[in-house]
Order: sequence, then C-alpha cells, then structure tokens
Amino acid sequence: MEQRPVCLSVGGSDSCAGAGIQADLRVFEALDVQGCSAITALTAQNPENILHIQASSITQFEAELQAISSYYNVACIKTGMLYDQTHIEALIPFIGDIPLIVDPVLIASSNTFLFDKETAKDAYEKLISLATLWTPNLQEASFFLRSDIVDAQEAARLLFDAFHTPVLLKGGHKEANTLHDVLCMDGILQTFSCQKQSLSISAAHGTGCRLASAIAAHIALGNALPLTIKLAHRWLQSDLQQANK
Ligand code: PXL
Repeated sequence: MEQRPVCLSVGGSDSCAGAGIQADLRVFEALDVQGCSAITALTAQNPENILHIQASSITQFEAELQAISSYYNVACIKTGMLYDQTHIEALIPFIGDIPLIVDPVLIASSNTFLFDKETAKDAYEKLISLATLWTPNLQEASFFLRSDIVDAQEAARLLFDAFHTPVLLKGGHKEANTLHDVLCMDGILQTFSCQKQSLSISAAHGTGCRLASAIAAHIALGNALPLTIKLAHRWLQSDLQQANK
C-alpha cells in the first residue's frame, strides 16, 4: 500500500501534456504525493489548438472512481475539465468528506469550450458547494458572475457570496508586471502577488491546472488554507523559472 498521501485528479487528458491529468500527475510527483486519475474526456491538442474531444463513457469514468476510492484513502480530490453535467453528477457520490479543490475549467486558452456552456453554471453549483476551495480565472469568474470583472477584490467577494465556498480568483490572464490572485474566505480578502514571467505559449499552457494541483498536494500533505496557496504559488513560480532557463 502506498505510504505517501494520495491525490486524485479528475479531469481531461491533454495530448500535449501541459495541462489536464498529465500536468496534475507531474505536480503530484514533484510535491511527493501519490497521484491517481479519473478521466472525463480525451483531448487531441497542442498548446495552440484543440483538434478533437472525446468524452469518457460514464461507465468507464465511474469505474475509475470506484477503482481508486475502493483501494486508496484519498487525501484530496482536484477537479479540472469535467466535460458535462453527467460527469459532475457521477463524481459527486464519491466525494464524501474528502477535501476538494475545484478548478472550474470551462474554456481553453485556444478559446475552445471544454464544458457545455448552457449547463455549466447549474452543473457546477453543487460541486462548488462541496469544495474546500475553487479557483476560477478572470474569464471563468466573469462567466459565473454573468458580468465583466472590473475589480478583482470585489469580484472575489461576489463569488464567495454567491457560492459560500472559499474562492481563489486567479488574475493570471491580466496584462501587468505583477500577478495578483485574490482569496476570499469567510468574507475576508487576501491577495497573493508574484512577478509576471514572460512565458511561451507552451510554458503558459496549464499553469492554472498546476496551481490548483499544487494546492491539492499541499492539502494532502496536511497543510490548511491559506498556507497551501502560498506554498503552491512559491512552487509554481520556481517551476516556471526552471522551465524558462
Ligand atoms: O488549462 C485548462 C485545461 C484543463 N484540462 C484540459 C485542458 C485544458 C486547457 O486546454 O485541455 C484537458
């Protein structure tokens, strides 16, 4: 039996491995937790384009969840691309009281929808209510609030008020020298800032997935919010610096 804490990544397979399940498993390994996966969809993509998406059957998806949860004591679940409402509904019974990090992946950087736009808000509502933390970027926040984001702090507060779950609003797609991610937890705001690095399209692909999976790994290692966010930020920054060398 595995001795390290176990993290389960629930999401899509990314053929170029920068995002999705492949990225999450690499992060888990780097942070010394055991990674497992349950795959919602296969994507055929490179950092610039998604060529094709094939959903996993619910039978296969549930069997993966069953295989992992019946054998391992999962310490944290991280979700990424969930594909549609049916996959979310299949996941919910497996969550129980396991800490859950929800990265509400809706749109790829290539602007392809990775989730059914019509049902996304309703489908995510229950899942977010079960989460320890959810981590929308500005585009996803704007989708959930049904309005443009003018002020990140105000938006983080509105997202917390709407879903009553701690939220980390990632400012990663904003043009500036400094990145600000805003945490709203129990109505209290905290900003995490770091230098913006100039990254190639390929290096930038999947940074959101990696931040959320690093947070999940630190939760599995026994740390609590908001420290997990600080540790995950620090790790991601040094990983991006290494990749940029
Ligand atoms: O970065 C979000 C993301 C997550 N999961 C999969 C993806 C993407 C973005 O392209 O393809 C499978």
